[in-house]
Amino acid sequence: MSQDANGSTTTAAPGSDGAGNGDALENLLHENRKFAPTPEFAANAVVGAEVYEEANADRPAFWAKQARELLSWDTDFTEALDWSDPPFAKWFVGGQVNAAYNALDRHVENGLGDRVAIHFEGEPGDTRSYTYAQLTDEVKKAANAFESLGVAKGDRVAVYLPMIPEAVITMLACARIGAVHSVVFGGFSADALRSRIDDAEAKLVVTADGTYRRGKPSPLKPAVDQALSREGHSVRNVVVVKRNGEPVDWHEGRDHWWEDTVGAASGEHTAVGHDAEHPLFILYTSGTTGKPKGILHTTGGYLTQTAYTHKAVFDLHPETDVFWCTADVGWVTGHSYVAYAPLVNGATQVMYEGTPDSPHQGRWWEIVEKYKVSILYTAPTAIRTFMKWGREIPGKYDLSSIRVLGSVGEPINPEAWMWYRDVIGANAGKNGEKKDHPAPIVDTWWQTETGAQMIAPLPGVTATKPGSAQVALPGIAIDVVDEAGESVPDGHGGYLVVREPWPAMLRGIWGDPERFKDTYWSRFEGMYFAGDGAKKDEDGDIWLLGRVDDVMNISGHRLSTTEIESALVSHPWVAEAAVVGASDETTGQAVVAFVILRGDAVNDGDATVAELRNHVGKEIGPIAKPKHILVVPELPKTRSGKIMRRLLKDVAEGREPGDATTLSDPTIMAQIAQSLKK
Ligand code: 6R9
Repeated sequence: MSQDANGSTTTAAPGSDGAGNGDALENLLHENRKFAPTPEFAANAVVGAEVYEEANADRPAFWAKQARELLSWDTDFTEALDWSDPPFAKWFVGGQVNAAYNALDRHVENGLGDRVAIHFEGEPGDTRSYTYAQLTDEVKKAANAFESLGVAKGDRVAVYLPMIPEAVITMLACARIGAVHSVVFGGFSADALRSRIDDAEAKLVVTADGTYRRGKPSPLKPAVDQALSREGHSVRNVVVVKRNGEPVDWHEGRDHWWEDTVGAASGEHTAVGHDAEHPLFILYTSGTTGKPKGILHTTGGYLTQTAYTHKAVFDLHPETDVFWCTADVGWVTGHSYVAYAPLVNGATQVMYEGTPDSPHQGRWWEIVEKYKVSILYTAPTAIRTFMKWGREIPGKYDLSSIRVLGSVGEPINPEAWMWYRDVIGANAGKNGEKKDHPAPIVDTWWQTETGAQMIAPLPGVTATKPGSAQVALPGIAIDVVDEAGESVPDGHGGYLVVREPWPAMLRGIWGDPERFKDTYWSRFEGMYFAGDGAKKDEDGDIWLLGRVDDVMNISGHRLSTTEIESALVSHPWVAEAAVVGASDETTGQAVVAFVILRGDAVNDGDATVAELRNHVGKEIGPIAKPKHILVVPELPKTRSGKIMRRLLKDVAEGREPGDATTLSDPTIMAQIAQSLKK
């Protein structure tokens, strides 16, 4: 396993020294700076060190206690965990609970109706704040409106919305009636949207005319129209939020403006409890094959672990904190730590629609200053971008309100970690004052599949270490194992696994139980295989080393090499394609594609490359567009026909290709090098 100085990783098997740059990793693992919590922070922290012991004593009992403390149940559960049919877990058996009631109504009933739930900041500068009472009202109306459009418990609803409050309102309205939402990231194409609509057989689509991107209107509704232009789909109605006011095509009978349906609906709606194992949502994520997996989450366990981790890992004090998770609701982080946990915990949060550089590169810091954000949760790729823009920019703002910083999505390199701490966490005002005790950083490892955070320091307990996610959360059984599934000793690397079921675990892949077993439970007997390489350092702390499969991590977003290869070969000019994730200073990894053109295709250089990039954008979405496309005469293959991506990665990262002796034709690397010189 190799890792460059930026913390971005290769996909070579752990233990092997794939690309030959293991030195940086060795340096990383000798990182010995540690930052212990201050006594003040520890004294005021919502959880202390005793939670580990308590959870170890009886894991299901620990989670049962959290479930009862953090949620209001309509019917109490009779059993914490039913693991009689692994890998299919049932948590909080017999319990009935309503997610929307827990996120909304109960806070109003408890006298918190006037607390702000969401401060929304639109990209053009428009703002809206919703109190818990107002948000409850909106969700009740949306629930009534969706029901009047024929949506009932168990039906699927596709959500294709920008980062606006209506996204959260829609998700909670679905949860309220027991409909299953499937949020499709607004950056995905019409084709990607259609395949997700088809897979889940969604009845309703909720979308917007569009959003704003870098000061310009950016459309969404046309992609929905295009997705539904081909017959044979399950969608009966489309609800459209008016956001940017751009003209849209209209399908009478099918399309309804949000303001006419939700706006006109009654604000009376009683939430009833749903079974703890009732499906809450499906979220598609890239796997190692071309077809995205519909990851299924259910209600009781998911809510318990998202709420618990949000409280414990961010040291949440809901009466005073202002939480801001910068993730889009199209990703799991935006589900767990925007739509659900902050609201279930009764917190006040910020939601921002746009890009960090619109209209200027200080936009995020302006927002932190304006709302006095105290907990900021973002991704290493964003931190590295801010590093590139320079510390002077955040230095112009008063960020002294920040007291906890979170990181998620990919390994955070120690350099970025230290910058985050020093420039954001230590900022004590716009005149360059520094705090004596910078805000603690919590690096949180988890996945769409795990539903909630799994490995992270606790800010009032753990002495944090730059670059390491460190320790399993209480009640979570993480291990690093070798090829044979044996636990590795400290100081060694291997594969990251989860040894015991956890409340927010995925309950399956929508419509494909076999793929669920094959993908996660067949590699190691009785363990969940996460697909990540990891290492335990001498203290037993865990360092995440990136994917060990063909999944890339671009700016914290998962993309599969196979999916992009399929998109490329669907273009009439392309005969064959191989895609690798090459280390990139800002985005962690960047997509680099090698293509062989068909005999009748003309290679027009840049024009050909531009056409192919746009084609991938159209098939999957702009985030999947390769950064570089290299036209080559051949691809390196083993005698059994497997593409040797390791060698292509060497080329993409500008190294001499490694051992090529197992190639069916050992001269191919030379041919590729020759063709790239031209
Ligand atoms: C939450 C989320 C999951 C993959 C995961 C891993 C990588 C996430 C990380 C991290 C190192 C962290 N990942 N958090 N790697 N340190 N703190 O990102 O979910 O989009 O499903 O991606 O992201 O490789 O397997 P998802």
